Amino acid sequence: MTTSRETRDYQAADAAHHIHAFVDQKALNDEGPRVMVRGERLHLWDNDGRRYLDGMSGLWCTNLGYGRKDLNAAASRQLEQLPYYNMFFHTTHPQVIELSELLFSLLPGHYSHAIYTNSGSEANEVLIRTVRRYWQVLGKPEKKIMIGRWNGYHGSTLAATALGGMKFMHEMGGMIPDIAHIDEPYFFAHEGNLTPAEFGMRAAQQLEAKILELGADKVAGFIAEPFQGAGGMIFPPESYWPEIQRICRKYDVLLCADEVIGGFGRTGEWFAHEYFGFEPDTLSIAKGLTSGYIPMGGLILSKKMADVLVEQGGVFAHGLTYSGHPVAAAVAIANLKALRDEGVVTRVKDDIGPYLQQCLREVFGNHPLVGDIQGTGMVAALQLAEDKATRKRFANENDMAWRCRTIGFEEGVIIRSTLGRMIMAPALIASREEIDELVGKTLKAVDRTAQEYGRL
Ligand code: PXG
Repeated sequence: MTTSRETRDYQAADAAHHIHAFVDQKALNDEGPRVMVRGERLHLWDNDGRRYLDGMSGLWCTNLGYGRKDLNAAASRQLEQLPYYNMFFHTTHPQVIELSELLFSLLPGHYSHAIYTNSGSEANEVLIRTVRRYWQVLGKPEKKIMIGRWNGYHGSTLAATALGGMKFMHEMGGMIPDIAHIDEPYFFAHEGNLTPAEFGMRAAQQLEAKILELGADKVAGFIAEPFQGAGGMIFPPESYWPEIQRICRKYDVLLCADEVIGGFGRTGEWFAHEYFGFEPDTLSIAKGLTSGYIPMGGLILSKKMADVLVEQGGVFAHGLTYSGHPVAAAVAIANLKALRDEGVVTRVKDDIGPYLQQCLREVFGNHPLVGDIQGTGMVAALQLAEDKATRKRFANENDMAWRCRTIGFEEGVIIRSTLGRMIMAPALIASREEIDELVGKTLKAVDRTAQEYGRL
């Protein structure tokens, strides 16, 4: 499908009026962005009729793929019936109630309440205030420091940026007080001789050291992605999460999992913390909650926390105009029902997830440009490396990975690059043929990159 307007015409109007995300806008204006006009399952078409296999579910969010008529119908029905009402005037509506019932039927039993937002960044903004409020209500207002991780990503608003560990983001717009960071558990970057298990323990124990340095009576919570997404799809060693959980429990620090990317089936479990086997006190959610069809996020609270806030907390002065928006809630309900009733999450665990992982290991296991393959279910990363055995990374790995991603677009596949890692997170409904296309086109991109850099 193409539209009636020329791509050049769209690009000129876009350049005139629009600041894009995470990009040198002047350079983008010169180059001209691709204009995407249609999606179906895992495929996208641009305004010139070029087709792309989307290996990233948009931005880790279109878990059900593009073109779902049931999600569309749920939105239109709700737009006709009640397009908006709020949660401020002692009111509610059936869609937000039914969404909560459904959500908590899918979550482990120790979670009980949700605060809805429009995005993952907002979920993490709300997290900071909720966690601090929880300790205030318990008579410990000095417990307010949040610990995050370097290279973690929790969103792009001020406090979410501060929680995250992207230093170049901190430098743009500043930090907020009472935030600290520890290192990420990135084993491939470890230059010593520790085993993965030892490294995982060592990385987790940085949390204990940081809590002791700051004082346990000052630390409110620790936030982390179960596996790091935007920071390079980094999986921690198995020893990491149990040790983090032990430390949080020991010092009475809330354990906050950012499930914005890991949630809603990506790993083959409903939530990534279930895959890694730990029990957070809060979950930040967004993206896959609506498969990206409409903005919605939220903060899930354990019953322990909700009991304190509800029974003893009095007024919590927090709320967004669009919290629990009825159209977003209606889409979320349709999305969650489809993920559940069509067996999508189960299939990620038992069939299509293992298929993707096996294909990647067969195709890239001995590739001269690839040093490591990480992932499970429908998320994976290829670590580019000069020497696999010694984990030697290329000095120019960022440029190589970016080039590989650009070649990917030319080959008709969308994969992402970060820190010398090629990342993929395709829609959970992918067929075997679509996975074959993803892996095949990714191989072409990696091969061409290897040739350009003299490695093949
Ligand atoms: N937490 C995590 C773990 C995320 O990945 C957010 C919070 C923020 O969500 P919103 O809805 O406010 O964007 C995210 C967002 C990338 C990329 O390139 C990842 C995200 C956003 C944009 C780009 O990997 N994740």
